[in-house]
Amino acid sequence: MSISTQTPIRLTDEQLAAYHRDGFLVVEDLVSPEELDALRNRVKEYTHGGRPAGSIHVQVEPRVQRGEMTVAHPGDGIRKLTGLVEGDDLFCQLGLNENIVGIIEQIVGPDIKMFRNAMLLKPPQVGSAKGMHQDSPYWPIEPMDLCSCWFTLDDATVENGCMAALPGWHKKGPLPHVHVTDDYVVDERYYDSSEMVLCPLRAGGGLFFHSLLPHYTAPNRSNTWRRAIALSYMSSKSRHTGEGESPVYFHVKGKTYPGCVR
Ligand SMILES: O=C(O)CCC(=O)C(=O)O
Repeated sequence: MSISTQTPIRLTDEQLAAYHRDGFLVVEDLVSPEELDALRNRVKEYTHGGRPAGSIHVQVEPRVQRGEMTVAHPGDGIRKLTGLVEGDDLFCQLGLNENIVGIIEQIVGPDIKMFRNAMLLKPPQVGSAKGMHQDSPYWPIEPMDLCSCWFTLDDATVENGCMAALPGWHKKGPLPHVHVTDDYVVDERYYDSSEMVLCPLRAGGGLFFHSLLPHYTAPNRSNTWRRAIALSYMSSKSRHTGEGESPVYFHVKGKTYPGCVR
């Protein structure tokens, strides 16, 4: 893989202000075309090439799992891969990518841990919707001020399930969520879908978004893949609010603090 000699990407003051105002921001060309190709090939090795997943957790599309839908290849029925950053060298490099981490540092500060990473795959005609939700209400981390880089391996379009979000709604705090089939979603009475904006994104770019931003992705009704990995970062000064001691989170950079996430 080529080592980039280009100046690292950083947010301008205007972009940073837009992130804080809207709760999200698109940044394009985070990796080189060669790096992007290598990442795509690697994912395909896991989904269609028989590469052992090792510690990477594989989740199958619920309708395929229940036998309500059949797919030509088992890889066409995979919905989620969790733990690629910890379990795969190329994705580890992505999680530590200078452009991504530099921007995250501008948002969460210099001491950074990764809370989670999950690739969401929407195979052509198979990928289902991810209902409108906020991330933080389900995460045992305070303050609710994490930032995810939703990095796309394929062009994310309106037809194949790009991200959609409610600008500025991260400032409203946690909203009530309800359980629906295969999903948890914000109770429809608590948001105005007419405020939703679609965020198409070219492959290799990232949508940086706040963990309280309500966001949604549509089903994939196209003939193209939509694969994107959510890399979710937090300040190392965050506190674990779940049961027991804090798990040891993937260390990205900087210091750790007593009494905070490990
Ligand atoms: O990639 C998707 O379709 C949804 C991602 C998402 O909602 C998330 O990472 O919180």
